[in-house]
Amino acid sequence: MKYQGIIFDLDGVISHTDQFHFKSWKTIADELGAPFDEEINHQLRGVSREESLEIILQSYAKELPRSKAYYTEKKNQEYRRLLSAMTPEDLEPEVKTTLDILRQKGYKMAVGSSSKNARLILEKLGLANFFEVVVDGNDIEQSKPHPEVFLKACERLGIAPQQCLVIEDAKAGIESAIAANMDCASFGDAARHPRANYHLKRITDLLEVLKEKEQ
Ligand code: B16
Ligand code: MG
Repeated sequence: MKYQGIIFDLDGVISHTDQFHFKSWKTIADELGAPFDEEINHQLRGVSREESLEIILQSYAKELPRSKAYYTEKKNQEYRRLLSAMTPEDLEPEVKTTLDILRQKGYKMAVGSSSKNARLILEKLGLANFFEVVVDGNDIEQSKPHPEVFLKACERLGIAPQQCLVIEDAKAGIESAIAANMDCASFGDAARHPRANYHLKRITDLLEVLKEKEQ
């Protein structure tokens, strides 16, 4: 088997929390009167909360009325308010099926996320104890596209980077996997990314990719 371990991004791959990020950053941008649309939101995928604010402020020419910490904290409060309504019903059946099949096949599985809310989201989705390893925004010094998150995950899985496959929906995440010397399958927003090794239209396509590599 070429791959022993699969490292999943969380936001945009396992969960649809990307919509919640968009809504909560929109609240902040509206308060500031800063421009914010899907195009800007696209650039926030996979990067930390603080770096997300910096990206939003690139098109904001005025002086900030309050501290940056005030806006990141307020965004997080709104985001967590939206997360609180999540239940295991919000886990897409295709994602659940794919995870269950991979576990049956004996793959080691991890989550590699920039989010400091990753454990809360996994709990909400009924996946608190599913993954062998969870590395999230609390465990890393440098967010994607730095390779730290994926290198830590593979180290904790006890396998080499070349034996890992990363599943990502963000440009920053794909760059992170490449910098970690890992193969990468792109999905969702970044599905057509030219530097990904595989392109997944649906998450279940991952099973086909791996079947070929199991020979
Ligand atoms: P938080 P991922 C990332 O999660 C999100 O894609 C990104 O939009 C967010 O800014 C980042 O987590 C930090 O999230 O504010 O909850 O700590 O895609 O790496 O799973
Ligand atoms: Mg993501």
